[in-house]
Amino acid sequence: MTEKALIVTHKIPDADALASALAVKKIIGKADILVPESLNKMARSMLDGEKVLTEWPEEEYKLIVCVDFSSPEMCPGILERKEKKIVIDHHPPDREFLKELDGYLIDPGAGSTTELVWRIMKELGVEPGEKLRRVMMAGIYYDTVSLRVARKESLLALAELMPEDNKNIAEEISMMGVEPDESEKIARLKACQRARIERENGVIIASAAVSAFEGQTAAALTQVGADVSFVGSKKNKRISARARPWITAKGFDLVEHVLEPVAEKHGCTAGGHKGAAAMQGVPPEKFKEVLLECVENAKKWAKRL
Ligand SMILES: [Mn+2]
Repeated sequence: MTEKALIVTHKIPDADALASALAVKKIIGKADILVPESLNKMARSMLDGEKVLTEWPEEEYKLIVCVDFSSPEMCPGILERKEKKIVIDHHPPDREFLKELDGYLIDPGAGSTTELVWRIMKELGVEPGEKLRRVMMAGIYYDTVSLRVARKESLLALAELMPEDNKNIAEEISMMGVEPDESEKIARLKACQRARIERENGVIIASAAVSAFEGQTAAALTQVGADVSFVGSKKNKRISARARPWITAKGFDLVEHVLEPVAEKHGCTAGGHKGAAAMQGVPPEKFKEVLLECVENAKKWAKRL
C-alpha cells in the first residue's frame, strides 16, 4: 500500500472539479490525482503539465478524496475501491453513497467545491501560491456561470483568492487560457441549429440531441434565448438541463419538477441544482421518449405559472 492519497474528480471534469483536485493536492502533499476516463483541452490547460492518472491504479492508496461529486454514477469504478473515502462537494448527495464514506464536507448551498476547499486551506493556513490562486478563481468563476449565479460567499472567496496584480476578473480568468475545444463549439452551434422550440405560457423550452457536450450545449441554448433547455446524448446516456434564473426565482426546480419524476419512472438517476441539472443512465432505446417527457414536465410546470 502506498502512503499517498488519491484525489478523484468526476468524469468529464469541469473547472471546479480540477481546481478542487489541485487545491486538495496542495493541502495533502503526498497525493496523486485521478481524472476518470479522459482529459479535454480545458482540463489540460488548467492542469498545466501536472501529471494525472486517467485510469484507476492497481495499487491501494491510503485514502481516496472525491471532489465535486457525491453520487457514484459521476465516477465509474469508485464503488469497487476498498480504500477509505471522503468527499468534498456542493451537490445534493446520494444517500446510499454517504453510507460508504468515512467522512465528508458537503454543502449544497455552496456555489462551488473550490470555495469549500479554500475554506479548508484558510483554516489550515495553506498558501496556494499565485498559479493555484488563479486556477481556483477559474473553478469558482465557471461553476457560478461567470459569476451570474454567484452568492456572497462565492464572491468573497474569489476576492480573497485574487492576486494583487491589478487585473480584472475577466483578465485573470483569460490568463488560464481556457478556451473550449472546436468540437465543443461545433456541438453548441449544432444544438442551436437543431433545437426543437416550444412555448408554453410565456416559457420557451428548447430541446436537442447531440453526440457530446450535452451540459455545455444546454447552457448555450439558455444563453441564446431558451428559458428552459434539455440536451441529451444517447451515447453518453445523459440528458442535461438548464433553466434561466427568472424561472428558478419563481420556484421552478429542474431536479424536483422535471428530472426526478422522469428518472424514477425509467430507472435512471437525476441530480444537480434547480437551474442546472442532469439525468444519468438514460436507456438508449428510450432516449427520445425520456427527452420528450422532460419537455412535457417542464410544460406542465409552465402552465401553472
Ligand atoms: Mn462544482
